[in-house]
Amino acid sequence: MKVCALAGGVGGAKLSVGLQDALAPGDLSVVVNTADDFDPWGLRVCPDLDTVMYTLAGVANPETGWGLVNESFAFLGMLSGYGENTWFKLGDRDLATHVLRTQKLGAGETLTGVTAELSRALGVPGRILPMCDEKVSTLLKTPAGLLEFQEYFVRRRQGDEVLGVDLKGIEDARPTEAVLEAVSGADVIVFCPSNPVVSLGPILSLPGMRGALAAAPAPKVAVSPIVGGKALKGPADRMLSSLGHAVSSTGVAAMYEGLLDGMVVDRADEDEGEDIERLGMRVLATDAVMRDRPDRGRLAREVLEFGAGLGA
Ligand code: FO1
Repeated sequence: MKVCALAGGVGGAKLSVGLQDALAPGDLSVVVNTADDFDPWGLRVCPDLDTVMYTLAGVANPETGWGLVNESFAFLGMLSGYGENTWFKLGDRDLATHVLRTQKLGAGETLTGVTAELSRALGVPGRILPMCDEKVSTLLKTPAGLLEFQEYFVRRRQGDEVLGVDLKGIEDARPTEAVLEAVSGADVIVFCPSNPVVSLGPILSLPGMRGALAAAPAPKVAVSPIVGGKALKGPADRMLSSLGHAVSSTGVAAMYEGLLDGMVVDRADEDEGEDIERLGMRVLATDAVMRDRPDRGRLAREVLEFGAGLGA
């Protein structure tokens, strides 16, 4: 069964590895947000791509979900000695990824091509697909002014109220051919439990992406990143609230209205089922919190079974 997943960072990576475990090798394509990419010290850093790649390769830091396991920070220590502000924790081994990617992009390769090479070298059986090859940057409107995504997320620890989101460069970006093929050729399309504003939002905002999803024959299923009115991880709940969305699985379903055939919610939100079904999709209530690797595989199999049933 060919599956196309749409993912941001840690939450997306968790379900993606469950899907990888549940599928035949090579049957998973993960379309990843690249709008939180940035260039500290001239290096192209793609946090969501790397989080998905390291997780699918089995080398992610299990504590943080991002970065590599068994990491050291000598490079950062040296930079700090030069008086640099080192709030973004680039590890020594992680650095190799950014150096190689920056060099290859500079030599004219596409981000899609570089990502394929890196993930193949790390032994990832499926395809990790940047949402686009153009540069798109998430800028957040806050009471403190316009903040770049990593400035907001890491440096200021998501403490600012988000009043609006600007996706710089999105008008000139397009889903890649590889993304369009993964979407049109899928048997099931899965929206991972990622932040609907800043993780899946940029993917869905690419010109042509919503049309490609609508035209795809596969059933489309989302897993809610909100459980009991709280985000599983990160600032999604506060962001939904400050941007005027309901902080609930129903609120997330409404943001994806018209795109989905099904929504998977946690049992804690089972009572929202009727409201969500009124938005034109079926609901599966299950244990949607992924605590460990077996949980990820179990949820992935339930999502796929639910999705495949919606296509019948
Ligand atoms: N997240 C943090 O909270 N602090 C960090 O210092 C940090 C460093 C980092 C380095 C490489 C990488 O690929 C990811 C990193 N992240 C860090 C995670 C990342 O910035 C965010 O989780 C995503 O951008 C949100 O999806």
